[in-house]
Amino acid sequence: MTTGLWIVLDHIVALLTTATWFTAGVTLALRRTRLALAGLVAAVLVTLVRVVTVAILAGRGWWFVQEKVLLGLPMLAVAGTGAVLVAGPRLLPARHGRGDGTSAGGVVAVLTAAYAALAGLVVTVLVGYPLTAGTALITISLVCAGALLTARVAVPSGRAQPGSGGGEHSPSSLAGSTADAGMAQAPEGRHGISRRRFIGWTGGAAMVTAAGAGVGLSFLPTGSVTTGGGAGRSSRAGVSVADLRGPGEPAPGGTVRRHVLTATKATVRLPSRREIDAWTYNGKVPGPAITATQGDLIEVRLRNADIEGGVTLHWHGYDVPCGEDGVPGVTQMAVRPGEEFVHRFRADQVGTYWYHTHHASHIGVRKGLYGTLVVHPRDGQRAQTAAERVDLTLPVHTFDGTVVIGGSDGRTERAASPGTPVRLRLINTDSYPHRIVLAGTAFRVAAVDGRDLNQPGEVSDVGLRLSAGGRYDLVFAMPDTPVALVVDDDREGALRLLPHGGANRDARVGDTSALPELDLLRYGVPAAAPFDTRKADRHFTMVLDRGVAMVDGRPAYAHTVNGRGHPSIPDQLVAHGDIVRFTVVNRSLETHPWHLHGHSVLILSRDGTPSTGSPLWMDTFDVRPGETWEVAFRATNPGIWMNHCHNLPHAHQGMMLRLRYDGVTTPFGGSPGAASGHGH
Ligand SMILES: [Cu+2]
Repeated sequence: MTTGLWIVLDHIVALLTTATWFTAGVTLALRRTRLALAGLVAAVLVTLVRVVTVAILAGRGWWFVQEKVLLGLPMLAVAGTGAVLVAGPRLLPARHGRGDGTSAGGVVAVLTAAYAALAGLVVTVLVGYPLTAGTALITISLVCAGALLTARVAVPSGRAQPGSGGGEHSPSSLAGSTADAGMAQAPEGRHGISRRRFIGWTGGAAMVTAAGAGVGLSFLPTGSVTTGGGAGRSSRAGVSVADLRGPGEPAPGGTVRRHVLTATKATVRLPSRREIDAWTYNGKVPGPAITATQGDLIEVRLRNADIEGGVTLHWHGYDVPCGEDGVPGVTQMAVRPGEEFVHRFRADQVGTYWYHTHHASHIGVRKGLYGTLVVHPRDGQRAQTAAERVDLTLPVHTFDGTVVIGGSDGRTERAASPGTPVRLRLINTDSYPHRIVLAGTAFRVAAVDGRDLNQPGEVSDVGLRLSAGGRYDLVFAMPDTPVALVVDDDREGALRLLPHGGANRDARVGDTSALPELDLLRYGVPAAAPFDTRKADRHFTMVLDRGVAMVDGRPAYAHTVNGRGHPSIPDQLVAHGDIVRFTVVNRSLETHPWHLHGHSVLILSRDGTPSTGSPLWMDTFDVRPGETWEVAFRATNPGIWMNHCHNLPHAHQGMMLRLRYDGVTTPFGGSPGAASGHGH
């Protein structure tokens, strides 16, 4: 069973634990002794099951259980044991009709266990990883406060409960279950009342103090930088990202590819003929396709006509100099209406990439501010003319719930002569993964995220999972029968390649939903890595979760990294030349496509299982619920780089931080949120 499923199961068991303890407490209060006894037994059993689920999760990684092991379970163990010891001895004889089985003390003790179970669950859901002393203090205080308040309600003003009768329902037994076991022997009457009041007041005061201390601890400032085990900031003179710009000339033999991209609102007609209000580059969605040959200089003049909040151009997966990276507030200011920004960079990397706005990108990209970037190799591999091959760049984008493959031009059928080499360049421009099936032919995954794989084998009848922001280049020779590119198992909406003069144009595509998923960590042939992957000069762990955290200065139910939201997540400091390792752990129930700007990372392992296929270099890798990924890269592109979830709403809700090279500074505010509202 996957760790993700164990996380879900553990949540369910935690919920059941809470429910059974509350059931036991409430039935006890209602004097339904048989039910209460059954409830108590069930609560204990479910709690033991919880111990098992937590133990199994602990085996998957400390990150998954830290708050449960350090706080949730110990709290529940103490309260639950107390509840059994206080309520059990009266409930057992009541089963045979001896006594009514209930005591105020028992009710308070069992309900306190219920509060402890609930508190543990709430800490997991609202706080997650890592547990802090502040959170622990606040939580324990709240559970104790709940116990005290329950005691007040259960036995008002120190009198025995009406109708309870007998010494076993005296205030003393109640007190015995709360703060001070010695109270069980407290004499009744005025002295007992005042002493209990005294304990109530002092207990209350202690709790308020502890809770206050907890809140105070939560607001302690934390470091703004983590070093991953490497050296801290040096005092050497800084270079500004504003000076980390691309060259002005192409490589020898290259040309300059000039484009003007004007960001503007436009009405765009989808293939379904539906019209949508889009945000576009040059009135089209996707924006102009930018292509180049290796060594060319790409020069793009971005203008903003009427996107009020501002726009930028970020070159996704392309390791441009940092000043060209298009992150508002970090590498430049957002481009406001009437303004412009000129990007220049050398097309040194071959492959399939894309560009998009990085300003309020969770809105802008969804509405259409994106386009494709394809760089062809300069060498002789392009001997075939365009007429002799089919090379399709196919961004997959969802507009108002409709998935569009390859842009809005509406062509869902293309022709190809049998035998023609075909390359399909798939780009996921959405915030969620897509499932890709190529039906009707065997094929190879030639490249992932623009980087060629080593000896990719031929596959067929497999599903490919394409992460948000990710790219696959699929290659095959056109057969003499139709080929269908099916996205998310929607056979109706498939893109079809039809053989010139071929028969059976309408060949049916079978059900694709049951096809197994190709595991890229076991695809292709291994090759040497360009650096020693066993070594790391710096190692950063990012635990992804949900929780209450500050995001852009406001409290939110955020998507967090190590319990914090942007921009309060410490910067990761690296030095030029470092081998850097990331451990990315997903504790949450959602997939997080992790994306580092300015570098591609080499995938080392997933859930502790090393990658055994081709070296797999990615700029965006899907970390699914419960997964742990180890990746590494060499820090050779100085700058301040965003390191974030490419589910763009997640990034907007906090899941974003910076990787900062020692000595690099920014004059633009230092945070995408700081420059101009929500900058990401
Ligand atoms: Cu995410």
